[in-house]
Amino acid sequence: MSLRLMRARRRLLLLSASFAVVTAAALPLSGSAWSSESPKPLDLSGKDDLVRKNAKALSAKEKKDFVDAVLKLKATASPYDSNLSYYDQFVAWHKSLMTCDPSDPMMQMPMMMGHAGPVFLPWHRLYLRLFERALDKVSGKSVTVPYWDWSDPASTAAVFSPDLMGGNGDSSKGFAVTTGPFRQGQWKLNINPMGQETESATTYITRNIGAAPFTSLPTAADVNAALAAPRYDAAPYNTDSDTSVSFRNALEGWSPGGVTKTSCSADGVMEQEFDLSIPPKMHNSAHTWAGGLLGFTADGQLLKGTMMQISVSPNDPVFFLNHANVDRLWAQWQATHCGSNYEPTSGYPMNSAGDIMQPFDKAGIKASPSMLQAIRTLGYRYDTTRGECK
Ligand SMILES: [Cu+2]
Repeated sequence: MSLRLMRARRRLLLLSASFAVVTAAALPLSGSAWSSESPKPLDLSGKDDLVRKNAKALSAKEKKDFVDAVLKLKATASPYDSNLSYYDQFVAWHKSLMTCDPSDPMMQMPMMMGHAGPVFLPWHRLYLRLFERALDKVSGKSVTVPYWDWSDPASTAAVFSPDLMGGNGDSSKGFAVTTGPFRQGQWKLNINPMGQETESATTYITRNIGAAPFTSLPTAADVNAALAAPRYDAAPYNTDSDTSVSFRNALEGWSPGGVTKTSCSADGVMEQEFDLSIPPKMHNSAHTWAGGLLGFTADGQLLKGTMMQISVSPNDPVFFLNHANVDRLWAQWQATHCGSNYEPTSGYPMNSAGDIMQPFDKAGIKASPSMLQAIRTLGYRYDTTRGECK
Protein backbone atom coordinates (compact mmCIF):
# COMPACT_ATOMS: atom_id res chain seq x y z
CA MET A 1 0.00 0.00 0.00
CA SER A 2 1.36 3.44 -0.90
CA LEU A 3 2.37 5.87 1.82
CA ARG A 4 -0.15 8.34 0.50
CA LEU A 5 -2.96 5.81 0.76
CA MET A 6 -1.83 4.86 4.25
CA ARG A 7 -1.80 8.47 5.35
CA ALA A 8 -5.19 9.02 3.84
CA ARG A 9 -6.62 5.89 5.36
CA ARG A 10 -5.33 6.88 8.77
CA ARG A 11 -7.44 9.96 8.45
CA LEU A 12 -10.38 7.96 7.28
CA LEU A 13 -13.46 9.35 8.85
CA LEU A 14 -16.14 6.70 8.83
CA LEU A 15 -18.51 7.19 11.65
CA SER A 16 -19.84 9.74 14.04
CA ALA A 17 -22.67 10.06 16.47
CA SER A 18 -24.82 12.22 18.63
CA PHE A 19 -24.07 11.90 22.32
CA ALA A 20 -27.18 13.61 23.62
CA VAL A 21 -28.04 11.63 26.73
CA VAL A 22 -31.38 9.92 26.46
CA THR A 23 -33.12 9.50 29.77
CA ALA A 24 -36.74 9.07 28.76
CA ALA A 25 -38.30 5.82 29.82
CA ALA A 26 -39.60 3.47 27.18
CA LEU A 27 -43.10 4.28 26.05
CA PRO A 28 -45.51 1.85 24.46
CA LEU A 29 -45.71 2.35 20.70
CA SER A 30 -49.47 2.62 20.79
CA GLY A 31 -49.29 5.56 23.18
CA SER A 32 -47.17 7.96 21.12
CA ALA A 33 -48.13 10.29 18.33
CA TRP A 34 -47.23 9.62 14.70
CA SER A 35 -45.90 13.17 14.52
CA SER A 36 -47.98 15.66 12.57
CA GLU A 37 -48.11 13.36 9.58
CA SER A 38 -51.19 11.52 10.73
CA PRO A 39 -53.45 11.51 13.76
CA LYS A 40 -52.92 7.76 14.06
CA PRO A 41 -50.91 6.51 17.03
CA LEU A 42 -47.43 5.26 16.14
CA ASP A 43 -47.94 1.69 15.08
CA LEU A 44 -45.26 0.07 12.99
CA SER A 45 -47.31 -2.94 12.08
CA GLY A 46 -48.25 -3.10 8.42
CA LYS A 47 -51.15 -4.28 6.36
CA ASP A 48 -51.10 -8.02 5.99
CA ASP A 49 -47.79 -9.72 6.19
CA LEU A 50 -45.53 -7.66 3.95
CA VAL A 51 -42.69 -9.74 2.52
CA ARG A 52 -39.24 -8.29 1.87
CA LYS A 53 -37.65 -10.21 -0.99
CA ASN A 54 -34.21 -10.82 -2.40
CA ALA A 55 -33.62 -8.23 -5.17
CA LYS A 56 -33.03 -11.07 -7.64
CA ALA A 57 -36.53 -12.47 -6.95
CA LEU A 58 -38.45 -9.28 -7.79
CA SER A 59 -40.75 -9.18 -10.80
CA ALA A 60 -40.39 -6.30 -13.27
CA LYS A 61 -43.52 -4.74 -11.76
CA GLU A 62 -42.22 -5.06 -8.20
CA LYS A 63 -38.98 -3.34 -9.22
CA LYS A 64 -40.88 -0.55 -10.94
CA ASP A 65 -43.24 -0.04 -8.00
CA PHE A 66 -40.32 0.22 -5.58
CA VAL A 67 -38.31 2.58 -7.81
CA ASP A 68 -41.35 4.77 -8.54
CA ALA A 69 -42.15 5.03 -4.84
CA VAL A 70 -38.57 6.10 -4.03
CA LEU A 71 -38.69 8.74 -6.78
CA LYS A 72 -42.04 9.95 -5.44
CA LEU A 73 -40.62 10.19 -1.92
CA LYS A 74 -37.86 12.42 -3.29
CA ALA A 75 -40.51 14.67 -4.86
CA THR A 76 -42.71 14.89 -1.75
CA ALA A 77 -42.17 17.40 1.07
CA SER A 78 -41.10 15.98 4.44
CA PRO A 79 -43.88 16.07 7.04
CA TYR A 80 -41.18 16.75 9.64
CA ASP A 81 -39.24 19.60 7.98
CA SER A 82 -40.68 21.77 5.21
CA ASN A 83 -37.17 22.54 3.91
CA LEU A 84 -36.53 18.92 3.00
CA SER A 85 -38.02 16.33 0.71
CA TYR A 86 -39.39 13.25 2.47
CA TYR A 87 -36.51 11.17 1.07
CA ASP A 88 -33.92 13.72 2.16
CA GLN A 89 -35.44 13.68 5.65
CA PHE A 90 -34.08 10.15 5.97
CA VAL A 91 -30.63 11.29 4.80
CA ALA A 92 -30.73 14.15 7.33
CA TRP A 93 -31.73 11.81 10.18
CA HIS A 94 -28.82 9.52 9.38
CA LYS A 95 -26.39 12.44 9.14
CA SER A 96 -27.55 13.74 12.53
CA LEU A 97 -26.03 10.64 14.14
CA MET A 98 -22.60 11.94 13.19
CA THR A 99 -22.67 15.15 15.19
CA CYS A 100 -21.30 15.47 18.71
CA ASP A 101 -20.64 18.02 21.43
CA PRO A 102 -16.93 18.21 22.30
CA SER A 103 -17.72 19.64 25.77
CA ASP A 104 -19.96 16.71 26.67
CA PRO A 105 -18.33 14.29 29.14
CA MET A 106 -20.14 11.43 27.38
CA MET A 107 -17.58 11.95 24.61
CA GLN A 108 -15.15 10.02 26.79
CA MET A 109 -17.15 6.86 26.15
CA PRO A 110 -16.20 5.27 22.83
CA MET A 111 -19.82 4.46 22.09
CA MET A 112 -22.10 5.92 19.49
CA MET A 113 -25.73 6.47 18.72
CA GLY A 114 -26.74 4.39 15.74
CA HIS A 115 -23.37 2.87 14.82
CA ALA A 116 -20.47 1.06 16.49
CA GLY A 117 -22.61 -0.14 19.39
CA PRO A 118 -25.62 -2.31 20.32
CA VAL A 119 -28.25 0.15 19.07
CA PHE A 120 -26.96 -0.24 15.49
CA LEU A 121 -29.44 -3.00 14.63
CA PRO A 122 -32.67 -1.65 16.22
CA TRP A 123 -31.89 1.90 15.05
CA HIS A 124 -31.64 0.80 11.43
CA ARG A 125 -34.63 -1.57 11.81
CA LEU A 126 -36.82 1.36 12.84
CA TYR A 127 -35.28 3.59 10.17
CA LEU A 128 -36.03 1.08 7.41
CA ARG A 129 -39.57 0.47 8.63
CA LEU A 130 -40.26 4.23 8.72
CA PHE A 131 -38.82 4.49 5.21
CA GLU A 132 -41.00 1.63 3.99
CA ARG A 133 -44.13 3.16 5.54
CA ALA A 134 -43.27 6.50 3.92
CA LEU A 135 -43.00 4.72 0.54
CA ASP A 136 -46.35 3.12 1.18
CA LYS A 137 -47.91 6.46 2.06
CA VAL A 138 -46.65 8.42 -0.97
CA SER A 139 -47.23 5.64 -3.50
CA GLY A 140 -50.45 4.16 -2.17
CA LYS A 141 -48.92 0.73 -2.78
CA SER A 142 -47.67 -1.88 -0.35
CA VAL A 143 -44.08 -1.73 -1.51
CA THR A 144 -41.38 -3.38 0.57
CA VAL A 145 -37.64 -2.74 0.60
CA PRO A 146 -35.82 -5.52 -1.28
CA TYR A 147 -32.61 -6.89 0.19
CA TRP A 148 -29.16 -7.25 -1.30
CA ASP A 149 -27.67 -10.63 -0.37
CA TRP A 150 -23.98 -9.72 -0.65
CA SER A 151 -22.87 -13.36 -0.70
CA ASP A 152 -24.97 -14.14 -3.81
CA PRO A 153 -23.56 -12.81 -7.11
CA ALA A 154 -27.03 -13.04 -8.73
CA SER A 155 -28.45 -10.78 -6.02
CA THR A 156 -25.61 -8.28 -6.48
CA ALA A 157 -26.18 -8.29 -10.26
CA ALA A 158 -29.92 -7.65 -9.77
CA VAL A 159 -29.28 -4.78 -7.34
CA PHE A 160 -26.91 -2.97 -9.70
CA SER A 161 -29.04 -3.48 -12.82
CA PRO A 162 -30.54 -0.64 -14.90
CA ASP A 163 -34.08 -1.37 -13.66
CA LEU A 164 -33.19 -1.18 -9.97
CA MET A 165 -30.21 0.74 -8.57
CA GLY A 166 -28.27 1.33 -11.80
CA GLY A 167 -24.67 0.32 -12.34
CA ASN A 168 -21.16 1.46 -11.60
CA GLY A 169 -20.04 5.08 -11.88
CA ASP A 170 -18.43 6.37 -15.09
CA SER A 171 -14.72 7.02 -14.46
CA SER A 172 -14.67 9.56 -17.31
CA LYS A 173 -17.42 11.55 -15.54
CA GLY A 174 -16.09 11.73 -12.00
CA PHE A 175 -17.56 8.29 -11.23
CA ALA A 176 -21.10 9.63 -11.62
CA VAL A 177 -23.74 6.92 -11.88
CA THR A 178 -25.14 7.40 -15.41
CA THR A 179 -27.44 4.38 -15.67
CA GLY A 180 -30.69 3.41 -13.98
CA PRO A 181 -33.45 5.46 -12.33
CA PHE A 182 -31.09 7.30 -9.97
CA ARG A 183 -28.60 8.41 -12.60
CA GLN A 184 -26.99 11.84 -12.87
CA GLY A 185 -29.57 14.38 -14.00
CA GLN A 186 -32.48 12.32 -12.60
CA TRP A 187 -31.55 12.11 -8.91
CA LYS A 188 -30.01 15.07 -7.10
CA LEU A 189 -28.12 14.85 -3.81
CA ASN A 190 -29.15 17.75 -1.56
CA ILE A 191 -27.52 16.79 1.76
CA ASN A 192 -23.74 17.12 1.84
CA PRO A 193 -21.42 14.96 3.93
CA MET A 194 -19.68 16.47 6.96
CA GLY A 195 -16.19 16.63 8.45
CA GLN A 196 -13.42 15.31 6.22
CA GLU A 197 -16.07 13.66 4.06
CA THR A 198 -17.08 17.11 2.75
CA GLU A 199 -14.26 16.67 0.21
CA SER A 200 -16.36 13.96 -1.42
CA ALA A 201 -19.55 16.04 -1.86
CA THR A 202 -21.27 15.83 -5.25
CA THR A 203 -24.80 16.54 -6.45
CA TYR A 204 -25.02 13.05 -8.01
CA ILE A 205 -24.41 9.49 -6.80
CA THR A 206 -20.83 8.29 -7.25
CA ARG A 207 -19.69 4.66 -7.26
CA ASN A 208 -16.38 2.99 -7.97
CA ILE A 209 -17.61 -0.50 -7.26
CA GLY A 210 -15.12 -2.90 -5.72
CA ALA A 211 -12.31 -0.40 -6.16
CA ALA A 212 -11.35 0.03 -2.53
CA PRO A 213 -8.16 -2.05 -2.32
CA PHE A 214 -8.92 -3.34 1.17
CA THR A 215 -12.49 -4.50 0.55
CA SER A 216 -14.36 -7.50 -0.80
CA LEU A 217 -17.99 -8.53 -0.38
CA PRO A 218 -18.82 -11.04 2.36
CA THR A 219 -18.95 -14.69 1.31
CA ALA A 220 -21.48 -17.27 2.51
CA ALA A 221 -18.81 -18.54 4.92
CA ASP A 222 -18.38 -15.01 6.33
CA VAL A 223 -22.14 -14.71 6.84
CA ASN A 224 -22.36 -18.12 8.53
CA ALA A 225 -19.48 -17.26 10.85
CA ALA A 226 -21.30 -14.09 11.96
CA LEU A 227 -24.60 -15.98 12.43
CA ALA A 228 -22.83 -18.43 14.76
CA ALA A 229 -22.07 -15.76 17.39
CA PRO A 230 -24.03 -16.83 20.49
CA ARG A 231 -24.93 -13.49 22.09
CA TYR A 232 -26.60 -10.37 20.72
CA ASP A 233 -23.70 -8.24 21.94
CA ALA A 234 -20.96 -8.30 24.56
CA ALA A 235 -18.91 -5.89 26.65
CA PRO A 236 -17.40 -3.43 25.94
CA TYR A 237 -20.39 -3.03 23.55
CA ASN A 238 -18.47 -1.18 20.88
CA THR A 239 -16.14 -1.94 17.95
CA ASP A 240 -13.90 -4.00 20.27
CA SER A 241 -16.56 -6.58 21.17
CA ASP A 242 -15.40 -10.14 20.41
CA THR A 243 -17.01 -11.04 17.07
CA SER A 244 -17.06 -14.74 17.96
CA VAL A 245 -19.43 -13.78 20.80
CA SER A 246 -21.11 -10.50 19.73
CA PHE A 247 -23.42 -11.02 16.77
CA ARG A 248 -23.99 -7.27 16.45
CA ASN A 249 -20.30 -6.47 16.11
CA ALA A 250 -19.77 -9.34 13.67
CA LEU A 251 -22.71 -8.25 11.50
CA GLU A 252 -21.84 -4.57 11.63
CA GLY A 253 -18.39 -5.54 10.39
CA TRP A 254 -15.81 -4.31 12.89
CA SER A 255 -12.89 -6.26 14.31
CA PRO A 256 -11.46 -5.81 17.82
CA GLY A 257 -8.55 -3.39 17.61
CA GLY A 258 -9.64 -2.11 14.20
CA VAL A 259 -10.66 1.29 15.53
CA THR A 260 -7.71 2.85 17.31
CA LYS A 261 -9.31 6.13 18.35
CA THR A 262 -12.79 7.62 18.63
CA SER A 263 -13.13 11.32 19.32
CA CYS A 264 -15.32 14.38 18.88
CA SER A 265 -13.69 17.10 16.79
CA ALA A 266 -13.75 20.76 17.84
CA ASP A 267 -16.36 21.41 15.16
CA GLY A 268 -18.63 18.67 16.46
CA VAL A 269 -18.00 15.68 14.21
CA MET A 270 -17.34 12.19 15.54
CA GLU A 271 -14.10 10.78 14.15
CA GLN A 272 -12.56 7.34 14.18
CA GLU A 273 -9.02 6.29 13.35
CA PHE A 274 -8.21 2.83 12.09
CA ASP A 275 -5.61 0.08 12.15
CA LEU A 276 -4.83 -0.09 8.44
CA SER A 277 -4.14 -3.80 8.47
CA ILE A 278 -7.72 -4.73 9.42
CA PRO A 279 -10.24 -4.60 6.55
CA PRO A 280 -13.95 -3.81 6.94
CA LYS A 281 -16.29 -6.81 7.00
CA MET A 282 -19.98 -7.64 6.49
CA HIS A 283 -22.18 -4.48 6.55
CA ASN A 284 -19.19 -2.12 6.65
CA SER A 285 -17.58 -3.81 3.65
CA ALA A 286 -20.80 -3.55 1.60
CA HIS A 287 -20.74 0.23 2.15
CA THR A 288 -17.08 0.47 1.18
CA TRP A 289 -17.44 -1.91 -1.77
CA ALA A 290 -20.43 -0.10 -3.32
CA GLY A 291 -19.02 3.40 -2.84
CA GLY A 292 -15.37 2.71 -3.44
CA LEU A 293 -12.41 5.04 -3.46
CA LEU A 294 -12.54 7.63 -6.23
CA GLY A 295 -9.09 9.11 -5.66
CA PHE A 296 -7.36 11.66 -3.48
CA THR A 297 -7.28 15.40 -3.02
CA ALA A 298 -3.96 17.24 -3.40
CA ASP A 299 -3.37 16.99 0.34
CA GLY A 300 -4.05 13.28 0.51
CA GLN A 301 -7.69 13.29 1.63
CA LEU A 302 -9.79 10.40 0.41
CA LEU A 303 -12.44 10.97 -2.21
CA LYS A 304 -15.16 8.44 -1.48
CA GLY A 305 -18.11 7.14 -3.44
CA THR A 306 -21.52 7.98 -1.99
CA MET A 307 -22.07 4.71 -0.10
CA MET A 308 -18.65 5.09 1.55
CA GLN A 309 -19.51 8.58 2.86
CA ILE A 310 -21.07 7.09 5.94
CA SER A 311 -22.75 10.25 7.21
CA VAL A 312 -24.87 10.68 4.06
CA SER A 313 -24.65 7.19 2.58
CA PRO A 314 -28.49 7.00 2.33
CA ASN A 315 -28.12 9.53 -0.53
CA ASP A 316 -27.59 6.36 -2.60
CA PRO A 317 -30.82 4.31 -2.34
CA VAL A 318 -28.76 1.10 -2.39
CA PHE A 319 -28.19 1.94 1.28
CA PHE A 320 -31.69 0.64 2.04
CA LEU A 321 -31.12 -2.65 0.19
CA ASN A 322 -27.89 -3.16 2.11
CA HIS A 323 -29.62 -2.51 5.42
CA ALA A 324 -32.57 -4.76 4.56
CA ASN A 325 -30.02 -7.56 4.31
CA VAL A 326 -28.50 -6.57 7.66
CA ASP A 327 -31.99 -6.60 9.20
CA ARG A 328 -32.80 -9.95 7.56
CA LEU A 329 -29.65 -11.54 8.99
CA TRP A 330 -30.56 -10.22 12.43
CA ALA A 331 -34.04 -11.77 12.12
CA GLN A 332 -32.46 -15.03 10.96
CA TRP A 333 -30.08 -14.98 13.92
CA GLN A 334 -33.00 -14.32 16.29
CA ALA A 335 -34.83 -17.37 14.91
CA THR A 336 -31.90 -19.64 15.68
CA HIS A 337 -30.68 -18.18 18.99
CA CYS A 338 -33.85 -18.42 21.03
CA GLY A 339 -33.60 -16.60 24.33
CA SER A 340 -30.57 -14.52 23.35
CA ASN A 341 -32.11 -11.10 23.71
CA TYR A 342 -30.93 -7.56 23.16
CA GLU A 343 -28.24 -6.37 25.52
CA PRO A 344 -27.20 -4.33 27.47
CA THR A 345 -30.32 -3.78 29.56
CA SER A 346 -28.87 -0.76 31.37
CA GLY A 347 -25.81 1.37 31.94
CA TYR A 348 -24.93 2.29 28.34
CA PRO A 349 -26.53 5.62 27.43
CA MET A 350 -28.30 5.62 24.05
CA ASN A 351 -27.63 1.89 23.74
CA SER A 352 -29.54 0.26 26.61
CA ALA A 353 -32.67 -1.75 25.87
CA GLY A 354 -35.13 0.85 27.17
CA ASP A 355 -33.46 4.03 25.87
CA ILE A 356 -35.61 6.03 23.46
CA MET A 357 -33.71 6.37 20.19
CA GLN A 358 -32.68 9.68 18.63
CA PRO A 359 -33.25 11.59 16.43
CA PHE A 360 -36.67 9.93 16.01
CA ASP A 361 -37.67 11.03 19.51
CA LYS A 362 -37.32 14.66 18.44
CA ALA A 363 -39.67 13.94 15.52
CA GLY A 364 -42.27 12.55 17.92
CA ILE A 365 -41.44 8.90 17.23
CA LYS A 366 -40.69 7.18 20.51
CA ALA A 367 -39.18 3.72 20.32
CA SER A 368 -36.50 1.84 22.23
CA PRO A 369 -34.41 -1.16 21.13
CA SER A 370 -36.60 -3.47 23.22
CA MET A 371 -39.64 -2.47 21.13
CA LEU A 372 -37.96 -3.55 17.89
CA GLN A 373 -37.12 -7.14 18.71
CA ALA A 374 -39.82 -9.03 16.81
CA ILE A 375 -40.40 -8.23 13.14
CA ARG A 376 -43.72 -10.09 13.46
CA THR A 377 -44.99 -7.14 15.52
CA LEU A 378 -43.68 -4.64 12.97
CA GLY A 379 -45.75 -5.93 10.06
CA TYR A 380 -43.22 -7.60 7.79
CA ARG A 381 -41.16 -10.71 7.25
CA TYR A 382 -38.50 -11.87 4.83
CA ASP A 383 -38.82 -14.48 2.13
CA THR A 384 -36.22 -16.45 4.13
CA THR A 385 -37.40 -15.89 7.72
CA ARG A 386 -40.10 -14.62 10.04
CA GLY A 387 -37.50 -14.07 12.75
CA GLU A 388 -39.35 -16.35 15.14
CA CYS A 389 -37.96 -19.13 17.28
CA LYS A 390 -39.08 -22.55 16.22
CU1 LIG B 1 -26.19 3.76 9.18
